Amino acid sequence: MTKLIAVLGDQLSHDGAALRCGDKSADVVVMAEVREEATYTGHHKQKLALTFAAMRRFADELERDGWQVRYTKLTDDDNAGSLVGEFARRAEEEGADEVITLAPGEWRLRQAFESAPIKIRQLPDDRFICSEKRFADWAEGRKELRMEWFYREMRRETGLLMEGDDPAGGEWNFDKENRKPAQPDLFREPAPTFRNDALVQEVLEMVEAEFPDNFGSLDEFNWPVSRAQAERSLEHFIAHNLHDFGTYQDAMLAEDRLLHHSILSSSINLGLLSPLEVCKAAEEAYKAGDAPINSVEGFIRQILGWREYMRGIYFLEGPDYTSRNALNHKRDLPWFYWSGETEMACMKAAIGQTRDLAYAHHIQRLMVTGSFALLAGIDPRQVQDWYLAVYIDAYEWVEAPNTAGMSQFADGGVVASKPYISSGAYIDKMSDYCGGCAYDVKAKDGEKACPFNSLYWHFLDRHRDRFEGNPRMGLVYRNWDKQKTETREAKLKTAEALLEKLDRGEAL
Ligand code: FAD
Ligand code: DLZ
Ligand code: SF4
Repeated sequence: MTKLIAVLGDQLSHDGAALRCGDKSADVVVMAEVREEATYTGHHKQKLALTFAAMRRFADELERDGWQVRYTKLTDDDNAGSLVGEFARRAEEEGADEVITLAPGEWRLRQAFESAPIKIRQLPDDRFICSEKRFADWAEGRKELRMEWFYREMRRETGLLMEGDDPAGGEWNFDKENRKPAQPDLFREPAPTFRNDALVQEVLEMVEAEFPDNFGSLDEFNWPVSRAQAERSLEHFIAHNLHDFGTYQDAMLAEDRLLHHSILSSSINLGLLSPLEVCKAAEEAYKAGDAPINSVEGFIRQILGWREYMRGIYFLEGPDYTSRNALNHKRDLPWFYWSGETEMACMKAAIGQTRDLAYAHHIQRLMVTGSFALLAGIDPRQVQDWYLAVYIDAYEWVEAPNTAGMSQFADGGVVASKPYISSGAYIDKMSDYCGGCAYDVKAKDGEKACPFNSLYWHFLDRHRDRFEGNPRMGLVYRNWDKQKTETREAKLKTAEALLEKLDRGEAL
């Protein structure tokens, strides 16, 4: 009997388990653009365009490869509106009684598939380096699930950057050489550009017509929509930006929105590139003497370490992970996260480029928009909703542990051993934002003081019971206690005034 092989919008890999178990001469591939997926969050317009364009391109490639593909476009009249609805419709048309797919990257869809009226077989998604089972085995019996230990096991298991039993370069971590501030450099190689052909153009027009009010602009759409384009992006990164990736990993510059970042997350998350091939390409550059160990290790750690770890945590912790709120933060997300209308130059820059590119790099996400939300006590569910909506690479399996876990400490410390927060001094050191800001990064209290400064101490003060005993935070509390009572009171008063402004719906 004919089987239906369903390929979801972020499963665009020719060698995934579902396609591998199909028979081109007998089975039918189903792909569907549906409203339910397009609206479960208010996706950035570029994310919608990228998804649909990449799906259409992938369907063409499958057909060229000899598969029979039943493809539903978003605006087709008979579109059932949901993935389950489309599978059921196509199964009836084809006389199939089973749908095979890779398990989706979201509890929401896994549960919908389990309770569907048609039988949907969800195969383990083997496009990750570490399977869910392997991660659960690693986690079993451990008191703390620290990324570093997981990462070292992955290094040993894959042999990436290993010299026998030892890490290449003699260290597991080269952070002390990394994380330097960057200077503007007009000669930094720009990102590759991709021509919007007729297929992409049609999708861009459809997205603008169907989702006119969604966040973001399509003007600068420049994402790889096919494996060939993603390969070009990878080659470009290895040739031009890997060399200094580590050194400037945490730097931020107002006029350089990408710096040395790879901008490969959307391609990897869609399945256009495999995480292992990306790591191997970086390792090759190291072996060839084209890139130094601090950058190559730093880059591989992000993918082999953080990316695999985040997925492991999401599926290990279960569907309730996204509703945790360990710090009991309840404030609404300020409106300026959507409008970008704030006097804080760092926030304006991070939000502005998010609107224009659907992209901000890790430190902007963690230490600017993320840290501000944490310091200001924003409801972590609302923070997650924002991150899930606005980024080109956002899927719940990776967005939620990064946001709820790493950035908002909402999971109570499963991912992060201490909250990622800083005063304005860190942003000033790592960026050139503060010079052009309406606030004074050196001022600690009063109307003109950088909001990060007073909110930082307000956070520490209000969560003292939880964090005082944390060995990594003892020094900060000692510093706070050493300050004069009037100084502490002035900072807390300044922070209170800022929080009251937020509560009145005013921008900072
Ligand atoms: P680079 O800096 O070039 O890094 C190389 C690759 O490493 C990335 O392409 C990505 O595949 C991987 N990577 C790096 N850091 C992480 C990480 N912390 N977790 C998982 N993979 C990582 N990443 C997503 O892919 N989707 C998300 O929805 C997402 N949400 C985030 C939310 C918050 C609050 C934070 C702090 C981080 C989030 N990240 C997310 C992680 C990271 O910011 C992005 O992967 C990265 O900025 C993508 O840009 P890049 O491809 O230029 O990455
Ligand atoms: C993100 C997305 C969007 C916007 N649209 C579709 C779609 O129309 N059809 C589809 O198969 N997949 C889409 N996706 C990707 C899914 O939402 C994704 O598979 C889940 O979020 C699980 O990671
Ligand atoms: Fe951001 Fe504060 Fe610097 Fe302004 S002064 S850019 S708010 S860190």
